[in-house]
Amino acid sequence: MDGQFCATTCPRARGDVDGDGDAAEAFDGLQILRHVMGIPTVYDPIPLCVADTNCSGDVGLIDVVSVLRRATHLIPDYCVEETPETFGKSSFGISAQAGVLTPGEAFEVTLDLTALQAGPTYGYGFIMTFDPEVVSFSGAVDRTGTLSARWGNPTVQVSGNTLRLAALNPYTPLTGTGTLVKLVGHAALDAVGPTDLQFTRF
Ligand SMILES: [Ca+2]
Ligand SMILES: [Ca+2]
Repeated sequence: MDGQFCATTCPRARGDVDGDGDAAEAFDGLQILRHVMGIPTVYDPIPLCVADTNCSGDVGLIDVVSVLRRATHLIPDYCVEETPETFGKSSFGISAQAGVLTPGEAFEVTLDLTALQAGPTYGYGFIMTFDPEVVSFSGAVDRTGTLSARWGNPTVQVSGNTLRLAALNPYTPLTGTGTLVKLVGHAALDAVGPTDLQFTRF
């Protein structure tokens, strides 16, 4: 190795988003979580070589999980083989217990995990879009009796017609399938018709 082929350099060590020399801090992971949620950070743009802590080539919730797991000494380094490459490939089913609502009436959107990925699942996230003239979401969730009942509340960001949700637990992977979480929504006071709920994974 003579070093002559070193074509690219990363401005900071992998995982060290704030560049303070410590690459195993929950704070760094939370900056990646903000990035995934579309929330600006003072460290933007966060380089891929810093944020991609599982060496998958993109940035997702598993990268947040990697930093949190390293910060709590559950893994010794980044890009270890325990990190599932297939993170986020689980299958979801979604049902809205709604039907015809009276103005202002509350309803729940139930997210069911229908198939687990091959590796451990330490988190999940999605983007849901809706018609804000028909329904509203405050970001409130109901975890009672769900698979994530023992996790903390998810991070939810509602802006305009978009709701982003990320749920993480670096200690306890999900086991089994069933209801993940229920989103609490309300019909608009002057609701005018049906709305589609569109889901995108991230
Ligand atoms: Ca740091
Ligand atoms: Ca990654």
